Amino acid sequence: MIQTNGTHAIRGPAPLIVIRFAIAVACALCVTASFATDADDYLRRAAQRDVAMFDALDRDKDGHLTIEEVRGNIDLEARFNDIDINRDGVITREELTRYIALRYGVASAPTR
Ligand SMILES: [Ca+2]
Ligand SMILES: [Ca+2]
Repeated sequence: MIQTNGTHAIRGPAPLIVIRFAIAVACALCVTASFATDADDYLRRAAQRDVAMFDALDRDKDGHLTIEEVRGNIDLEARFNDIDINRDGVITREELTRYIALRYGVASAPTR
């Protein structure tokens, strides 16, 4: 509220509504930052889960996944063709890394 003493404006305390608005904005920023952190954590965990699944299913440890190695794993089998970017019937670690970057927007965790 602005009052005058005849010649100069005297600035009084901020109106309550301005204070409430500032508090609401501050709370919204905190909540947004929290959601962003949660989303980042979720995506990072999803990427780590895919890498761990790749390593577990690569039974002959040749660094590639064939459809036979993936068969029975409902999650990866359903996404096999998406991850097998060049569609040669084999998922390489490079294809998995690229898929993770495209799908989750994060770099895959180094393994081995
Ligand atoms: Ca293999
Ligand atoms: Ca491939």
